[in-house]
Amino acid sequence: MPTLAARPYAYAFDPAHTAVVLIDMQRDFLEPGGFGELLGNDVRPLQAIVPACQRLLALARAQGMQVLHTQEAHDPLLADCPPSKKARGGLACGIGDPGPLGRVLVAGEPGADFVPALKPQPGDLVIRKPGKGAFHATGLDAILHARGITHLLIAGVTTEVCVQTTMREANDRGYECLLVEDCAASYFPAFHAAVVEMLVAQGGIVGWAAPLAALEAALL
Ligand code: C5J
Repeated sequence: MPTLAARPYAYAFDPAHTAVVLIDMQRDFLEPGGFGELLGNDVRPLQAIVPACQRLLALARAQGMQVLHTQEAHDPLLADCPPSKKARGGLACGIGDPGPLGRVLVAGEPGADFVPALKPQPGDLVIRKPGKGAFHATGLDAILHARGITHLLIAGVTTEVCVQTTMREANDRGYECLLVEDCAASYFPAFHAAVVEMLVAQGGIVGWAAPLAALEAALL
């Protein structure tokens, strides 16, 4: 069984029972004019991980691991968007409003789509989610169980919001989770670093973390 050097200790996984979960690599978070920038953020730290994520997906597909993309987006009527989420931040152009990338965070709009370099490929799974965690109000747990997935390699954006929430939800459900730390990013690099420490503290209370190179070393 492949074993990689990780924190807080070595992580062993069977690629046949492992999924790479790439969180919310969407134009709304990574591109100017999207939801992330409308919130006042500099999107460049998120754009910087795209090449590493491409390597991660290529490795996963070559090793026969399931690739799963999540997409934070709401239905056009916003029936799945709690009023509290829409109101948060008091944005002049917020969720559901017409913006530079179409209606903000609405499924089917240009901004909700994945960045061109990381579009889902045949065989990948896509989970649309209305919340920050990928298990909330989705069929993700059932989908993973049906495929015999026990281990998750987690990446994407943003580390302290959707990535961290999803990893905590997954850990509580019994999945063995590893954050591929240089394939995840935050608008606030200090938050990214802090989250990595939180996840692996106390003997890996939420799971493991390792750089992509450690995964490549274990598999190639
Ligand atoms: C946020 C996310 N930050 N994907 N979403 O609103 O982390």
